[in-house]
Amino acid sequence: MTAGLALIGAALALVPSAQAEDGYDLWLRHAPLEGEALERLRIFAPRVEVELYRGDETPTLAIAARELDLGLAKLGGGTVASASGAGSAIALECGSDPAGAGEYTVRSNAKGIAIGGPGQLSCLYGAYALLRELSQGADPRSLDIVSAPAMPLRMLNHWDNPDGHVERGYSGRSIFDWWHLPERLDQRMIDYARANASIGINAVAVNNVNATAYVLEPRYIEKLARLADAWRPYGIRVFLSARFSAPRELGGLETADPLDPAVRAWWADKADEIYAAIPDFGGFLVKANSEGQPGPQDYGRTHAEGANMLAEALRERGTVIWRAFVYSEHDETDRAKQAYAEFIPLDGAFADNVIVQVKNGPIDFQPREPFHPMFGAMPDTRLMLEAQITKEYLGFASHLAYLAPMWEEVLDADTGHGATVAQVVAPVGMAGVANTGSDRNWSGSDFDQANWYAFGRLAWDPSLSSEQIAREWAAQTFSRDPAFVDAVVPMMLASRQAVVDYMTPLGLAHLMGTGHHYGPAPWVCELERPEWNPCYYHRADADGIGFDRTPSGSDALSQYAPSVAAHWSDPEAIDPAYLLWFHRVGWNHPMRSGRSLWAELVARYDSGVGEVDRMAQTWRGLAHYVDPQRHRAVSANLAIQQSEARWWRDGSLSYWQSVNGLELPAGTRPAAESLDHYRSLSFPEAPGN
Ligand code: GCV
Repeated sequence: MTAGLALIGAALALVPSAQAEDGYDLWLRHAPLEGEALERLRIFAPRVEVELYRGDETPTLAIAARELDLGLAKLGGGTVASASGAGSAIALECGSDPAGAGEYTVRSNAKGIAIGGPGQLSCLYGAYALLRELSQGADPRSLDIVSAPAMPLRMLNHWDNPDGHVERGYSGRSIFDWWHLPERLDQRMIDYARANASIGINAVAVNNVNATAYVLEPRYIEKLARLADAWRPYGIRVFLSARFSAPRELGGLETADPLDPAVRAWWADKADEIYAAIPDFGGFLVKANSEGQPGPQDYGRTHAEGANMLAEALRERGTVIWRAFVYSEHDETDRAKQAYAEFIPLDGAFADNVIVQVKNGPIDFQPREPFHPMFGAMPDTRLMLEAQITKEYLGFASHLAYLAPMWEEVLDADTGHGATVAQVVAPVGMAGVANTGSDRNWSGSDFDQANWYAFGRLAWDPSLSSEQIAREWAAQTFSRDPAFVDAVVPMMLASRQAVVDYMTPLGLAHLMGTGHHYGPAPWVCELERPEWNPCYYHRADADGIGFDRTPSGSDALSQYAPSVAAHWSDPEAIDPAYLLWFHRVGWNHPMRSGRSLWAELVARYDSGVGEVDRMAQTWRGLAHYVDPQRHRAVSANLAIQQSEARWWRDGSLSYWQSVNGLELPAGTRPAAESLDHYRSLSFPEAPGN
């Protein structure tokens, strides 16, 4: 059924005046086309009289039409009005099926282009897809796109506190202005929804998983309702991170025991109250019994009992997203094993409207981790993937690290249980810890926008390659000139490995500074909780380095399917990228490269530093393609990254030498400063802590 039809053309009056290139427009710049591409666009004659929605005009269709109007006007650079008047147009031909997941077609035909699909969101997503194609210079006369989301839930998790501080945020303060809501809705909230919708993101948890109870108070529900109303036409549902102990803190109950009838009643009433204000409220995201957060185990109950109690309160109206990121200082076993040990026995015990959200790796968003062993190992539980877009462990916003290759690595991983990670989570979804903030460019750096973009694109279609995503992002964000794209994309693709190499090469992990996680600190060994110490993870001494996770050590390997464990069990045969994650080896361990482990480690650090130097050089050569303001901003960050890559290399190598007593291989640059110097550095003001 076609609920509405809109015919629109590029309207001259909508051509915006030239905007400062400060990054605010993200990938939605729609920079004017030139030459042949512009000529081709002129087939869309200026049908200024917009034939609006015969029948049911909906806010979503109106947004799709407006986006097309504005986007075409910008792409036309104000010149489209000179077209012949032949009247080619874009038709929005979408149905009103509420079950439509946003699947769309974008097809050229004799009259112009038709965007279609079963539901209203099809037209919105189709409109953004069309603009994405045109922005890259595609020929509007030969489009034939058919697309559907691979995953139902494509979600951002904000670690934003209501007071404006963003945990692990490196781009300013929170974008959510709780203080002025509900009366004042910042334009940023609309621009944020546009950006998300343009890449298919359809759910947002607005507050930190280390949650305050008071976001469940009526005054906050009112604020959230205003956001939900604003985002609904963009296809975005709101979720709240809920504090498990809220019945005590807000409700005055003596317990938050999930089996206590008064507690259950409190949550049921709370859910009803929220649904009265927000009929399509998504549900609760919960961090429980993890890093000091309250949870069902405080009352001797399991994660499943806790989650199911909330699920019962939400009923079929919503979903509980229960995080599997748990570990305890009272648990002597390898931290990498603890989530699996706690959750696997609960497979099949979670209610139908519970999702268990699992981080990509078993520790915590490190530059490289093997995939989490829970993927594929809980066939009777709905699992979703949690990735981190904000770069807590990858150099914050000043280091250029394009994360799509990391997510592609985990999504493509074969779990050994008959499915890849992407196949395991596809029926459910993916969540990304957001990197947005009040900085004008949203993400703290221009290139960190690529990670927000890539997350959405991969959640929509995990089969997209990192390269394809980088190409489309770079063309839309900076310049569609092939010479630019061909230079910048390889630099992006190499950037994550560069960070791995200069921070945590060969499977090392969690060597960052205490608390803020900024800079190298492999020497830290004295913190109260063992697993907060970098030395817990690297285990370096005079004999060797690495965490033995084979049967002779923690045996974390046994949590993986045998076919997967077999790839990693032999230190001679393992992919060197995971060597020190799974094995403890001597400094002279022979590597496939022919070098000793020590020489290989040094070579990896140098390779990371060298790659960053190449990135800076590449970027210098691209000044011609990028506006001066953003070119300068990226250059400044690359200069920071060059110096911090050296700091990581020099600080780490100095420490390893203090442990192993080895000389650097001949011809290697010595560290710039003494180990004491590196150890003495402190950064109490580091952001995001
Ligand atoms: C929100 C890591 C981070 C914490 C974060 C936690 C989590 O430990 O350092 O800031 O807390 O992960 O994912 O819950």
